[in-house]
Amino acid sequence: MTADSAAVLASEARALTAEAVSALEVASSVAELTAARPDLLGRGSPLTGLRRRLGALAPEDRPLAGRALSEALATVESRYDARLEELRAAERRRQLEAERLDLTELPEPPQVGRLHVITQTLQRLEDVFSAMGYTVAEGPEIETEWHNFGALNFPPGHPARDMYDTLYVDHGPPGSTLLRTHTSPVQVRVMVNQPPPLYVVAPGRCYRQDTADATHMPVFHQIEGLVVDDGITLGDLAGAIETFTTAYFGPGFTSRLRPSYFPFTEPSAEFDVQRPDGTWLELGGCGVVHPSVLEVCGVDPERWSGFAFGFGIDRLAMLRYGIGDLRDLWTNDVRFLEQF
Ligand code: FA5
Repeated sequence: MTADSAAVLASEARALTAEAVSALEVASSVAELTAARPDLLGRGSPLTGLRRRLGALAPEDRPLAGRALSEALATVESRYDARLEELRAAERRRQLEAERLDLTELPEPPQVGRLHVITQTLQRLEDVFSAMGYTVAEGPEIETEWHNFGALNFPPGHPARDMYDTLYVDHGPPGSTLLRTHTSPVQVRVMVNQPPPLYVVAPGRCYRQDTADATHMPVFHQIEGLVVDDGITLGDLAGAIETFTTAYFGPGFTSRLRPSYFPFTEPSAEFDVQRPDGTWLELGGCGVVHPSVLEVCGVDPERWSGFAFGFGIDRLAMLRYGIGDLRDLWTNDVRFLEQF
């Protein structure tokens, strides 16, 4: 039998190296490559198996064949390491790509709410009147009959009480407690508590058993105004209303006063504003504070005089923003409300 020669072993080692190298190149992932390592370089691999045949060579051939085998193993080993590094780098790149954050496409900003158009109107009214020198007062929505009617010159059974379809509260003697029908009771509270001169506005919610329609709601808002000072006349009232109309509505709107009746003012007037389309809307009542109201509230009518007004805030908002129907303000439809 022919013994192996160094040349045969070396040529087999070259062939096995070439096979191992192409197997490494085919591996397409780190896992696949490392799984192939025992077959390529392990103790049982064909290349390592050649070592066992070295002993059968003629002693003078062994060093040459041994070197050829070592070089073959070193080649496969270094190609293995290079391929491993290559595959690791590719996997890192893929991972980075997958985790990349695209900062040029930020998500939609979250929807933020806004103040209701009535709240905006209320704040704007407070701004306009603050600029005219008024301070802001508040009163309770659940009122006594005396503050809402009695002190304002509506004695019990007075026909003017029928102007307001009042909601009574089941508290105390029947008819003694109610949901305020207007903001005028705040006039009483201010005069009882503070000495003149007074320049005050009082915005707030009012309640009447009115049927809801385009210009009426059972719950609505008014802003009351009260001025008590030396020698105040109807002329001062007209001037204040004119200043307010211009400051609040701007150009394109005009106003008028019509004679009217309220038990707590004399003379009394109704305040209307004309829209740019020419139609008129009643905004509120006003007048010179009745001397008996001053007296009941502890203000000397010989020494002081005053005027008062009460406007519907919901109707002010209708006019200013061109809202056709008050009921839309209560529907909570975001598409409607976000216009303002
Ligand atoms: C009063 O309430 C008097 N207190 C106003 C006043 C104050 C007169 C000071 C003199 C001196 P009247 O009932 O007219 O008046 O109501 C005033 C305004 O409130 C109305 O012009 C309207 O703009 C608004 N208003 C009244 N009822 C409703 C309702 N149901 N829905 C919406 N707005 C209303």
